Parts: sequence; structure tokens; C-alpha cells
Amino acid sequence: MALERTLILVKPDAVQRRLTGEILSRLERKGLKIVGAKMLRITPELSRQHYAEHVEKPFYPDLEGFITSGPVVAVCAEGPGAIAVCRTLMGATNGREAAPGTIRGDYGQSRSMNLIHGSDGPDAAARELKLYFKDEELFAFDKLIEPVLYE
Ligand code: RTP
Ligand code: MG
Repeated sequence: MALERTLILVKPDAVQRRLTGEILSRLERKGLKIVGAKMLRITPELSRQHYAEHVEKPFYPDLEGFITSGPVVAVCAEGPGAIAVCRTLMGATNGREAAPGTIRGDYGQSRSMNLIHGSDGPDAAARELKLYFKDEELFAFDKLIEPVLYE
């Protein structure tokens, strides 16, 4: 399985509900590696770029209003098959339909305030990661601690 990187957003509802640690902890416990992280407030312009496929849809104004309503935590998660693994951990878009055991299934009932974003494929992951992270903001770090761990 190829090593992949995917963009995760802890959405404004999750940040406000103090679920950031819980959500990122689930990714880490699954074995995903956080190789980049930042808190930011998404602007309307960034929202239009991020959700380019949805800009013309009727629900877009509400989606933009929500995603720009407060800070998010953007994370680059790395691992074998990371894109699909994260989508599985997230659960279905609508919290009422998301399976128990998934992040959306366990913490919400909303279709719009659904806690987490994850890229839905390799092209989206590459495009979205560029919107949030410069190359130098993503790290390869295991080699740095290995000598200390085993000395
Ligand atoms: P996301 O992109 O936010 O991670 O969520 P997703 O892949 O599960 O869902 P997607 O189809 O990409 O939709 C993006 C966001 O738009 C809102 N939405 N509203 N009213 C509606 O019919 C509708 N459909 C989608 C949701 O908030 C979804 O997260
Ligand atoms: Mg999506």
C-alpha cells in the first residue's frame, strides 16, 4: 500500500466543542502520522478554492458561512492508504447516517456541522494540501529521534 498524505480539517464546530484533541487522537491511534499542523481562520476566498466543486451548489453559501465561522485546525496526515483510511474513520457526511465508531457517527447529528474534513482522493489531497501548507511546513521526522530512542 502506497504511502499517502491527506488534508484533514478539524472544523469550527469541533474546535468550539473542544474535540480537536479527541479527533486528532483517533487518527494517531489508528497509526496515522501528523506531519503538519496549524490553526487558521478560513477566509471566503480560501473556502471557494477548497470547496471549488461545490461553489455553484445551492448549499454553498451555508457551507462557506459555517467553514469561515471560526478557527479550524488543518493537519496533514500520512500513512499507507491514508486518504481512504481517514475517510473511513470520519464516517458518512451526515452525522445522523454515519456509523457508530466513526468520528461523525459518535459525536454529531448534523449534515453541515460534521466535525471533520478529509480529502476524498489523491488529486484532491494534493490540491488541498497546497492550499494550506508550504512544502517546508510538512515534515519527515522519525529519523531525527531514532538515535535517541534506541541509545
Ligand atoms: P467534506 O468535504 O466537508 O469533508 O465533507 P464530505 O466530503 O463528506 O462531503 P461533500 O459532499 O464534499 O460536501 C461538502 C460539505 O458540504 C455540506 N453539504 N451540504 N445540503 C446539502 O445537501 C449538503 N451536501 C453537502 C456538508 O457540510 C459537507 O461536509
Ligand atoms: Mg468532500
